[in-house]
Amino acid sequence: MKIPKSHFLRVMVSAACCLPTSNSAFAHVVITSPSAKAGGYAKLTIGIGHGCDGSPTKAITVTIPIEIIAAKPQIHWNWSSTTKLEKLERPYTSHGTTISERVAVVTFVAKEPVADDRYDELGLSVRVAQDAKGDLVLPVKQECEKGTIEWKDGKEAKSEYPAPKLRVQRNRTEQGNAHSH
Ligand SMILES: [Cu+2]
Repeated sequence: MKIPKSHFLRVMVSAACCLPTSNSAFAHVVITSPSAKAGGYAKLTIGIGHGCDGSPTKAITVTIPIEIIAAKPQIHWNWSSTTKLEKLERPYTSHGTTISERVAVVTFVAKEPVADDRYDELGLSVRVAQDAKGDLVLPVKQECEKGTIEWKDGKEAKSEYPAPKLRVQRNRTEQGNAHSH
């Protein structure tokens, strides 16, 4: 038995603690980070639990919902990232600068495709709008060497591939002084 016991236990504990609704949560493409506060910043982690029917993953495209007013992909040694910007309906000020665009789409491309029997995580630093609430839906397109999976919700979506979601909690301090920069 060469598997370190403590690591195995930690995985079991976090699964039991935070994702009680689905025992297949780690076998999907999901957001594994905790919820975010409205009006706050959060680090969002996208876990890639498997490839496309056994085929290695070569690209992940995340559509960022409008309630996320800023997003920065985290640097990862095995992935390069590109972003697509869009105009904000309501520009805001950050560090004295007017922000009028937001990242609407992030594409991560793997330098070495991720095998189906390996797990990986991609990070995003995000800022959530003050009036955001409920579950934010982040549809993901997973492209593999063979095949593609669309992780999305809606009528024509396949229920076995639900879109990753980020739960937003109300900011208790409300409008403002909590994190006004
Ligand atoms: Cu799955």
